[in-house]
Amino acid sequence: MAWGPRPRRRVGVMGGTFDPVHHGHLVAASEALESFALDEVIFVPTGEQPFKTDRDVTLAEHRYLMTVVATASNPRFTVSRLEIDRPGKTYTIDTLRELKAQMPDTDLYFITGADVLPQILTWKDADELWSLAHFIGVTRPGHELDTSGLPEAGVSLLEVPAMAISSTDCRRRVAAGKPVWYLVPDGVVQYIAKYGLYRRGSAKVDDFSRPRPRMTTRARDERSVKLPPRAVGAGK
Ligand code: DND
Repeated sequence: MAWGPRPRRRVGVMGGTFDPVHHGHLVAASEALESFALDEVIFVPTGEQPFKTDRDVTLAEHRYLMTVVATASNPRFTVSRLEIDRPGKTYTIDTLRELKAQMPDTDLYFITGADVLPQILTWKDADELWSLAHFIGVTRPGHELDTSGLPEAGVSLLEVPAMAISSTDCRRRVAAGKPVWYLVPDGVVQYIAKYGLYRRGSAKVDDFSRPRPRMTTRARDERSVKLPPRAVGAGK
């Protein structure tokens, strides 16, 4: 039997603010995994984002944990603390350099949506990004896939099932008291409720160790169904 060189691993990197992570992110990662025969996709929640200065971004630890919850059921999805544990601003170039140093025999594929693709040219050390990873630009409803100025060999385009979901819309819906069921994974819905994220007046949640008190099922039933006193007290 001939012993050839071990095939290089192919690892996807899905960088994002994930505030919150939603099914659009998960479908993009899953489609890239399948189409590019990737061994795994590492989700990398951002630390301090250089371009998101217009609003308070939710604590990194919350965004990280929501991403862990959202990806837990897929054995080929993992979540990295690389950016949230790195002090200072988050730059993709630093992350790719670090991942390359940790996994020298791996080809990296950075997955990004159509909206982000044209911005890559403005990223820190943009010229060097292409030597560290191949970029996969996925389609996103409402955004043109524009590759002008990007090196042809460095970027592939991928049509993915249209998911007209955005984190901005999810945050607005929660703030307005609307549901986000089926836009984000069930566990993320519950996480958002548990810690009271995105509600008006709680844009910057500063203590993730203390969930906000929840109404118990019984209290909710008593309020909405008006059970007779005996029935309320009955049961286990
Ligand atoms: P976003 O804040 O856009 O993440 O950040 C994307 C990445 O850009 C992060 O890794 C940042 O570190 C990096 N970045 C930004 C700015 C400067 C630099 C780097 C630098 O190095 O100088 P979101 O959570 O909003 O979205 C995550 C990804 O998912 C994005 O690529 C977005 O386009 C994509 N996406 C969708 N794709 C398909 N269908 C949908 C999507 N919603 C989001 N519905």
